[in-house]
Amino acid sequence: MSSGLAALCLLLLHTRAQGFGILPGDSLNHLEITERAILNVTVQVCRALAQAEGTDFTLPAQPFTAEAVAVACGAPKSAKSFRQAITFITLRNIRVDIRYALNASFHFDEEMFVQGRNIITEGILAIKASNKQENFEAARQKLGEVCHPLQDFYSHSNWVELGKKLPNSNLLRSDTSIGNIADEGRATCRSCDGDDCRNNILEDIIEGEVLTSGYFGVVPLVSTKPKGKCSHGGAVDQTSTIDPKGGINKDTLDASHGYLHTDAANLAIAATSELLEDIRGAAGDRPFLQMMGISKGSSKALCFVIDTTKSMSDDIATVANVTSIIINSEVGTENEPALYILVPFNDPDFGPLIKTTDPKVFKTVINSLSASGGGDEEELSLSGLQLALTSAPSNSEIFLFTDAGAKDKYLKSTVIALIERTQTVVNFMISMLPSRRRRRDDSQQQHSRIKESDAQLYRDLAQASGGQAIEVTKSELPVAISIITESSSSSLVTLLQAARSPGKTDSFSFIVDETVINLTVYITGRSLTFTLTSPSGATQQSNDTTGSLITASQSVGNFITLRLKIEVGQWEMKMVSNNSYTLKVIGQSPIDFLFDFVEISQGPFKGFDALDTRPRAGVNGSLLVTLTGTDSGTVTEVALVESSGSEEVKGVVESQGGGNFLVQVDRIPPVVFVVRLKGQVDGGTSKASIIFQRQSSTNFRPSNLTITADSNSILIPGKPFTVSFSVMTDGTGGNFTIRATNNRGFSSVFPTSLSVEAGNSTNGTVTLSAPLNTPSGTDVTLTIEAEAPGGKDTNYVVLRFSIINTVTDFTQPVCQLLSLQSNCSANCSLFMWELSVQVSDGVEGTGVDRVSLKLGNGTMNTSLAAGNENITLVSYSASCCSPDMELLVVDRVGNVGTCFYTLREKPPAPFSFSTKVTQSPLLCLSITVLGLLFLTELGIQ
Ligand SMILES: *[C@@H]1O[C@H](CO)[C@@H](O)[C@H](O)[C@H]1NC(C)=O
Ligand SMILES: *[C@@H]1O[C@H](CO)[C@@H](O)[C@H](O)[C@H]1NC(C)=O
Ligand SMILES: *[C@@H]1O[C@H](CO)[C@@H](O)[C@H](O)[C@H]1NC(C)=O
Ligand SMILES: *[C@@H]1O[C@H](CO)[C@@H](O)[C@H](O)[C@H]1NC(C)=O
Ligand SMILES: *[C@@H]1O[C@H](CO)[C@@H](O)[C@H](O)[C@H]1NC(C)=O
Ligand SMILES: [Ca+2]
Ligand SMILES: [Ca+2]
Ligand SMILES: [Ca+2]
Repeated sequence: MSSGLAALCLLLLHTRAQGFGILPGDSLNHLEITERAILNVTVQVCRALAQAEGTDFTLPAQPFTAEAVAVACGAPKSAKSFRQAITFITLRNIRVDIRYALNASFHFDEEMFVQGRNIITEGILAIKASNKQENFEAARQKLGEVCHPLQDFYSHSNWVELGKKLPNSNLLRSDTSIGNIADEGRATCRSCDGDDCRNNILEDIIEGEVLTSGYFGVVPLVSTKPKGKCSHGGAVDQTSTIDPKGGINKDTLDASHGYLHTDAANLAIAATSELLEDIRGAAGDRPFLQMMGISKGSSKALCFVIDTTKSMSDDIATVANVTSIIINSEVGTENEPALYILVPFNDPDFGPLIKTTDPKVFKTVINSLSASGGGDEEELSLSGLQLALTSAPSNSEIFLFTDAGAKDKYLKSTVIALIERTQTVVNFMISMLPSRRRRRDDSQQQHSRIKESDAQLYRDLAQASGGQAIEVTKSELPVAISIITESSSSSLVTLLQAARSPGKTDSFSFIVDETVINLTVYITGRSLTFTLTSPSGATQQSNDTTGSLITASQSVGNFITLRLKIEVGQWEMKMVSNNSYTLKVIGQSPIDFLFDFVEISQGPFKGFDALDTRPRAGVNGSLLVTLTGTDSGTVTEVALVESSGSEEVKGVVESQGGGNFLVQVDRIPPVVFVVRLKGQVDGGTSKASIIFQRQSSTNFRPSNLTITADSNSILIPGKPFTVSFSVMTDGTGGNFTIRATNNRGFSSVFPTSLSVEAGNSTNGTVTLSAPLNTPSGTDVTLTIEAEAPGGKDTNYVVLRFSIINTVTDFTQPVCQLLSLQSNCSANCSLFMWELSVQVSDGVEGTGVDRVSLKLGNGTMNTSLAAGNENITLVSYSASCCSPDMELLVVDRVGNVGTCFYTLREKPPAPFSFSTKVTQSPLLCLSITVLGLLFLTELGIQ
């Protein structure tokens, strides 16, 4: 975004939100529209999967909630990641209003129908390609961006006024007609006034089914509205004060055409559902659910970053051994990871990243790791970590294994930026190096630790993320690995996380609620003692092995684990040590919270945009908080607590509905802080309500710098891609150091320093180039950092871009019926029918990628035609009691077609001819088979 536009958008933040509203109320807003569609389609997918897999499915009660849908999908542990996906998608949707308020194409204003559809169809290609590469984060980002114009179409155009009852399916495809769009010179509206604006669209426009949409402008007396055209309308739209006056938008119930708001919003939900169905068709049901954050088992990723240099040979064998045991014990249980990620690093190489959902594949990969090379002692650990941080889902836990310091220390601030942005927990397993000299009489192998400064770097990163830096001997490694990884897959919540560096005597408190089980304390540090006090006043000291508060304890290297007795209430932990230490209290509980820092705009129309940067130090700020694991819970307090002290800033909490809460604080602490939340859930009949407390693992750094950049674009391999950014400071100006790093090793060009004056912003650009052979659907994470003179303050912006090769295939595969045989008669269960179909993608097509059965419970087989790999042969046979079948046919770029065949004379209701024909052009032919039966073939997108 250019700075001019950025300034304009800042201005707009204070004036309006375009499209369906953003804040809760009686009207439906983008957030609710998107969430309803996602919940609706996810339910359909889970029901279909249950049917296909022969498992039970119970439809959740209306209105659907993320919690209830996750349970219905047989994935209660995914409730949190499902919630997170929904929030992420909706925030990206809302961002379009804040960042591109004046770009008519993003809102289907000003008759920008072709441009608006291009945004949608290009976005759909990117979503499908990203899903194919399992880059679900990138897919979600694009999905949010695409939903916005799609939903606005129904509010800003006259589709509803034309009497349409179904969404305009042609907005999802680029090879069809959107409709009869009004000519540039054609008048579409007459002036209207206040309450009497129902009939301001000209009769010939309505009767001729001509599409139009409103003009919009914020600058008084300057209108770009051509003569006779409709306006958007509303207090902010200045074009609506110029003839023809009034507007046609249906954004809210009190908008110009507010009487049609509900119809428009319902169509927007249906259209979003249709978009999601198209994406589902291309992806397949399981990958679609993964995009939504729903998976069987724990929904978490198990993510390893492993040093594979020669010195690590023993350790690698240990890691392989221990993780095999852990993975085996988790397969098929609710703790089974949804995703396995492995990043090897060496010197001078690192990667490639291996990502799989198959535990067998992961074990094979880990077992086949071999240790070699590495040259000098230091290795590229941070490069490996950076790759893992940009590829693992947000809120993951990463385990890094090494016995050496980082050679790429310059990545420290980038790694911290990525930790903050993804709220990922990073644990370091640092094994001691075998000593070069070994005394003959010593049966114990000698070990030497890595350099103190190297260890400190890992401790700093662990602490920033709320993880542990565990230092152990090679013989202690197996125990350490099993303690720390076995806990990673269950639904752990953080009750307390604190660190003191340098160490000092300090007391910490945490609250245990009724929902918490497996209460565990992790401590890292050396020569420390502690005293634990339970809510009822019982105490136990660290040297006391007979007390009743600690039910089990284990100590390896600098790492102590305590299992505590469960007692509800406030606990105290007094730590005594002069050495630095970390303390973390975790438990298993379904109740947790998610949050993002957001930027809130004041003025008549409020809106919020998720920050991709550090929040600004010392000034007011906002968070969007979502409670998970409860439909009835409320947030009672949110505080930003200084990490190295006890000062805290409490926010004002305002419910947004649907488990979302907007929290506004007067002042973002000027130092590193964590987010602590208190809440309350109904304890059920007869029981008192449950008071709970949770804390972020991640430590956040504020900044006095503001850095902005825009990510709503797609990279094309081989073409230079420019990202504009700007840097601003409240503090002293000077020469700021700029670093731009990306996780794919793409070449990039950027200024290494920028001169920034206090109070002003300076622009720069980063030009990235993806190599020609980069596959479509690859994503790249670009981190742009700005460091103030003297290095005291840094800020960053983390951006993710999708890479898409130019697509020329816009048509779905087609089916051709080869034969259909049936001898069905009265008693259908005694007879079978069968058909064979050939599926092809045309000479210009990318080819058939997938054929699956969408409807019908017969047996389907597919094979490639002999001598022609572009043709897929499908044979199907089913009982005569199951007279309908529908194939889902998908080509390599994700164009989805369906082919419906039936033995009935009339197709069943959902496929009835009249319904579908209004949605898209159909190929429909009826053939008499055996003189008795009719066959209808519908090629529906
Ligand atoms: C729910 O999604 C289905 C497709 O999965 C769609 O046919 C239906 O219209 C949607 N319901 C609503 C209320 O939009
Ligand atoms: C793992 O290590 C244990 C103990 O060292 C050993 O008994 C076992 O055979 C190893 N398992 C594998 C799969 O290597
Ligand atoms: C507590 O954790 C252990 C080990 O992770 C597990 O075996 C046990 O089932 C858990 N207890 C409960 C009550 O879930
Ligand atoms: C633990 O240490 C404290 C002093 O730090 C001492 O007073 C106490 O007797 C010790 N208790 C045990 C059980 O050793
Ligand atoms: C931000 O500016 C204030 C006042 O100039 C200063 O005290 C503070 O240290 C700065 N914060 C950072 C993170 O540099
Ligand atoms: Ca090494
Ligand atoms: Ca090395
Ligand atoms: Ca095709």
